[in-house]
Amino acid sequence: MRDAVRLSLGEGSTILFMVGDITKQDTDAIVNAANSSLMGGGGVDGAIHRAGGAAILDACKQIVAERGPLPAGQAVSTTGGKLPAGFVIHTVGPVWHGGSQQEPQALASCYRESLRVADQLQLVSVAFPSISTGVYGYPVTKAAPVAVGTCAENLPQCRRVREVRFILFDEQTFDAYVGAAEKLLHETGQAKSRYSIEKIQI
Ligand code: AR6
Repeated sequence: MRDAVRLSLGEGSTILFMVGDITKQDTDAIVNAANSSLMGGGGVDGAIHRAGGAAILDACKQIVAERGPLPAGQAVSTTGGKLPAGFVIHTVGPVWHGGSQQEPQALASCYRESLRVADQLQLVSVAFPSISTGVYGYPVTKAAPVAVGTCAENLPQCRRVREVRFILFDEQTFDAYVGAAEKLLHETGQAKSRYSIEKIQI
């Protein structure tokens, strides 16, 4: 059993926050914080390719051969290979340059586009890592409200996707995301009275 936090958005849409390893998740898809080459790398990208096996890289090569490198903010899907999740949705987060180069817009686009791809695949549950807050240097306290706010806005509009899980690698990242969820709940107040947040064991 693990401590987790659940943000309910009403009408069956939920966002779950927990510390963990995304490669172990049994959601319908997991999202990869990739780079534009889609050829793998370090961090969560390296972990996903290692755990999922060569089928993921083969599919990435085919995508790049067809459409070229993937720009920041866009998302594509491949098989999940040997992962418990059936699909990997690869998205490219922005590199942090201080915040004046449209980084929040690009980061929001990663979450929006990944949800759109998942919905097109008719998936119900999707796990996200904390995109851009590792190698790409996006401060986690700035990234968390963008990530949570974008998912809270777009998840209820999905036709099929009902559950987003944020799988955060360490306690500090988890705290930043839960803090962003609590702030969102507080700020939306009356307007979104159907929102609620609770601690659960999973
Ligand atoms: N499960 C969940 N989260 C993880 C895992 C895991 N197994 N491993 C790391 N994290 P990063 P970025 C967390 O650097 O900043 C790669 O080389 C990590 O602690 O993986 O978007 C790509 O190829 C951090 O909180 O992604 C790109 O070149 C978060 O995942 C570049 O890094 C994101 O850290 C992308 O950088």
